[in-house]
Amino acid sequence: MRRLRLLTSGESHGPGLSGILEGLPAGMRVSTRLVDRDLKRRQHGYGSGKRMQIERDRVRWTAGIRYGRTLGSPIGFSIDNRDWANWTDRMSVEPIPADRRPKPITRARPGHIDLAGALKYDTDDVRNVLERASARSTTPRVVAGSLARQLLATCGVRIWSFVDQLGPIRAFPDADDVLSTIPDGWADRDLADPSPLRCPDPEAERAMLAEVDTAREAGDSIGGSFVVVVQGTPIGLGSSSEWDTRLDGLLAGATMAIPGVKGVEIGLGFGAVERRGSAVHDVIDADVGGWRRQTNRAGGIEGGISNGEPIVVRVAQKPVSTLRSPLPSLDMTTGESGRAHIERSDVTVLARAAIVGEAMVALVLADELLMSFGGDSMGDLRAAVTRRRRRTRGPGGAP
Ligand code: EPS
Repeated sequence: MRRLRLLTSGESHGPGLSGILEGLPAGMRVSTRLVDRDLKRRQHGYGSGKRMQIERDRVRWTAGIRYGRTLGSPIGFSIDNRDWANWTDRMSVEPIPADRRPKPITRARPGHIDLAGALKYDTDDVRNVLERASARSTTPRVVAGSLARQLLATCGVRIWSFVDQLGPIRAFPDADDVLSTIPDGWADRDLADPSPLRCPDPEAERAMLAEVDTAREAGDSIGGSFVVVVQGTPIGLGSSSEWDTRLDGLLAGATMAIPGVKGVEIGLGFGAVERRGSAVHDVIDADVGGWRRQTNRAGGIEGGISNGEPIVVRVAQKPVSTLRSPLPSLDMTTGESGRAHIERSDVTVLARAAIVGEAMVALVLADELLMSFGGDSMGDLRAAVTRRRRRTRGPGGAP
């Protein structure tokens, strides 16, 4: 990020997680209720293990906010790990005698950080590296992303997400433009959030739930993909002037950095490969109003900048790497073959990852909003965004 800076810390079973977000303008109203709501949304999702029944994630602000508004100084925050109470020996901050320490983890799980991480950090206990690589590390990102989302909302930008595939089951299999097939009202959190897998196609969701159960019974795990949608983006966020300022590249990098993610598409993505240009590019249509398009196969980004259409990012997540029926592995200290370590885990984290996806997209867009429109205060920012919206309204159309 170029104007915002985010630093997070925290192990999965340590005392807690924390973060510092720097660069938000002064005077932004902060709703703690909305941040806690996003934290709760991240905890929800079919396929989660027992840990989610222990945690009740809530943000605690430590800096940067006064009387409910940002000061323009770094925002500090923390979230407690309730499970820490059960891990004070295994994750003790202070040294403890060797005879009271639990056995080190030495059989690396294929697909997890375990083997390469233990070699990199020169440790014979995989716990030293797996704790930070855990999906729990996404919690502070959701807090920062929720603040970014609140900033974007003041400029009319909305972000939401849904799961479109789990294992082999794909919602809306034949849709060219998946957004046009989503039922009305789905983008309202009240409808989407109670859905166990965040999937707007009820028939597909039923099949997905059964697939999660089958994977669980087999001691296995399952991945899938989710879509993050952004509506109301001003035209011109990002830049094509340099490779590291392109909005598509920034969004791909940020969402690829979610644990377990192996692929990202913008708009048609890999679907554009098999088509000719005339069946890919979105016709600019005066009848639709403003500078609108007949279709949105570009996913709201052309030439590395936002074009005013909804931004559509599809993210592929591999199956969780802890398997209850573990794959073959080696003991890293004795070299003996055996089975990989089993750690309490989830069958899938897909629905939770979608909320992290929203947060990552929000952070990138808030950063680019501030890069384009700047401002030390909310008044400065809003005035600049309004000027841009007026200028880019288009022929007789909505912004
Ligand atoms: C995770 C394993 C599970 C998940 C965890 C990520 O935790 P535990 O080992 O305590 O059962 O629930 O995710 C979270 C705690 C979270 O907040 O997302 C892993 O191995 O990555």
